[in-house]
Amino acid sequence: MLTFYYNPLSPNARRVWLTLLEKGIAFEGVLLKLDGDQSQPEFLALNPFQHIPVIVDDGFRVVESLAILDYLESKYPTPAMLPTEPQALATVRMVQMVTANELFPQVISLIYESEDSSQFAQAKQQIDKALKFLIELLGDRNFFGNEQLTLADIVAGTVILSLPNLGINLSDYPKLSEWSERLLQRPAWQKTKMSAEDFEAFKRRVKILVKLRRREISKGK
Ligand SMILES: N[C@@H](CCC(=O)N[C@@H](CS)C(=O)NCC(=O)O)C(=O)O
Repeated sequence: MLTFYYNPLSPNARRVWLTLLEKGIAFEGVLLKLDGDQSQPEFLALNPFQHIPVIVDDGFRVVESLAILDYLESKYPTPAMLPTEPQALATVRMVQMVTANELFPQVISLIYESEDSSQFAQAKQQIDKALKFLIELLGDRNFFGNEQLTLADIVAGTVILSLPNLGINLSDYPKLSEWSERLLQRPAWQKTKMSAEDFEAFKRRVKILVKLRRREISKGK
């Protein structure tokens, strides 16, 4: 049985959670509260970087959410969630990387920085730029790179569906709004949907973790 170390509020863990559900893979969940339990020796032995998600499958440990998604796709290929046609595959990878490297860090800034700061305004602009780029990549397809759900939808969806909780209205981006409705119709997405209270709890946890990491960096840890 596959073991999945996660927290339901963690966007990186949610990528894996949704993929497990979409593929119908049986798993045992181990919940981390991220209140210090991620730096306990037992967990550090699994991931020295003290991050969820982690999976252990048939005794094989995988860290890093995108590596986990590739592992799951390869080991559990049905339903296929990664197109093979070169342009479609590149589109999926672009969506994953742009979400992880451009969009998500700006979402964290929006949560962490105060609303009247220049960093906050800058984060909003960068989010707008990323969303417009993603709309271009979606084109006229139902999902990123395909007419069926792909790993790109999983990665982008976990971030984009949370934007209305941060005051970013998806109706300003009609194509993404229609796409997000398609995602929300799916049982796996309904099952894992975050409530407004869940999102507030996530914001509180982000603020604590960002403060902690910045303190560690300034101490040169
Ligand atoms: N690049 C990693 C990032 C994982 C990550 O940052 N996880 C966060 C939760 S979303 C975490 O475990 N934070 C705990 C900490 O920083 O102590 C991945 O994609 O899996």
